[in-house]
Amino acid sequence: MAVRYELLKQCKQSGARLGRLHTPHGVIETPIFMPVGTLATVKTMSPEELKEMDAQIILSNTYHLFIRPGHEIVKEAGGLHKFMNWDRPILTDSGGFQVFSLGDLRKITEEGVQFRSHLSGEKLFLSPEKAMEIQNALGADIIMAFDECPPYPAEYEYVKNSTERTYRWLKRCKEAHGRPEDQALFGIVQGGEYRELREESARQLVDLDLPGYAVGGLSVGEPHEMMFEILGYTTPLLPKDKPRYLMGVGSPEALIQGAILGIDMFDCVLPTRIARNGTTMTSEGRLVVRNAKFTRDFGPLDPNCDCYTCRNYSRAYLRHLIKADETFGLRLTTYHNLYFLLNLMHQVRQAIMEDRLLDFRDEFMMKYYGTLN
Ligand code: PRF
Ligand code: ZN
Repeated sequence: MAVRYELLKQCKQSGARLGRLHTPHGVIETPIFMPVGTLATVKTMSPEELKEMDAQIILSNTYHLFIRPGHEIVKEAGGLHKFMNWDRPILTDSGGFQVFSLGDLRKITEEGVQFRSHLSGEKLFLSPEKAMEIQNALGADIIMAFDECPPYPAEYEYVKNSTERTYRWLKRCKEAHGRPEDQALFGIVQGGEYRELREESARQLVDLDLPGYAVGGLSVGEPHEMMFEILGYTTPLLPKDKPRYLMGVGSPEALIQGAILGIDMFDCVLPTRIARNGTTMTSEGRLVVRNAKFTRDFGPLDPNCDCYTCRNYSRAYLRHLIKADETFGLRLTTYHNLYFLLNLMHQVRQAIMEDRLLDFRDEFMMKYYGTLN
């Protein structure tokens, strides 16, 4: 078995799960946030810095590495871990979601998806079999099924057809997977905003007895409450002894609420993306460091943070670097934002351990958002 989930305990107050995910590259404490390294690098961060902030697992992307430099090159280098000098666990997304984000550039058939490279315009094709071939070559510890993430909103008939096709694609992924002994294939629940489609999708996936399950198709423009409502009836259908991964979700509120609803893993480009335009997450909410009011603010970004950035640099200095487009500024804000979310998940795990995650949520929400919901 490539991964094994160990449920350590559930929070008596919220039901959230504290666990461990054993992988070929080490053990992950869950619930966990996974920094995104789309192109085999977490933008601006070195592996040493990621380890220093205690990142336990990172995510990378099939679509991007297929287009550049090509999965054969990565395989020739000895696999993705060796290629990027990261010896901790890696998860690769299947490319489905990225291809569907291309809009007009793609065409879906039963066989797969034809699309044009966003770089060269070249015609390319991804299918369940191809997504497995690429992910087997990259060699991540956890690999994702090739799915379609329908837009929101979408007609019932469209989502029904799409979700059924995603299930047929999953069976083809399972069949084509060449390394089940050291790479865990996760299935992805789809079904859009429709409860019966979500439930049907979850039941079908569970029947395939996969090493882990993701909830996809959320955080695609639907209201927050709808996402939590869908999670509320979806996660109870998933097996307790397998990890659950909520794809592409990373706001502090969603991480805490997702954990409460039984999610173990999260990823999102949010902390790294907003960092690069000078927006930071602090214990008292979002702070836009470019703002003129920080011109003479020589205090730390977040007085309650003990990351490298906050221990050594001022808001005024960060503002100056970001405004001047200096690379070092991007690194410092990225470091802090990732540290903030990894630390948040550490606090979530501690709160689960002590059966007080609902209290923690309320305290955090009041400080970060200034409201309980
Ligand atoms: N499917 C895949 N990757 C994803 C998603 C999905 O539905 C999402 C949805 N938020 C993010 N990343 N394969
Ligand atoms: Zn900090």
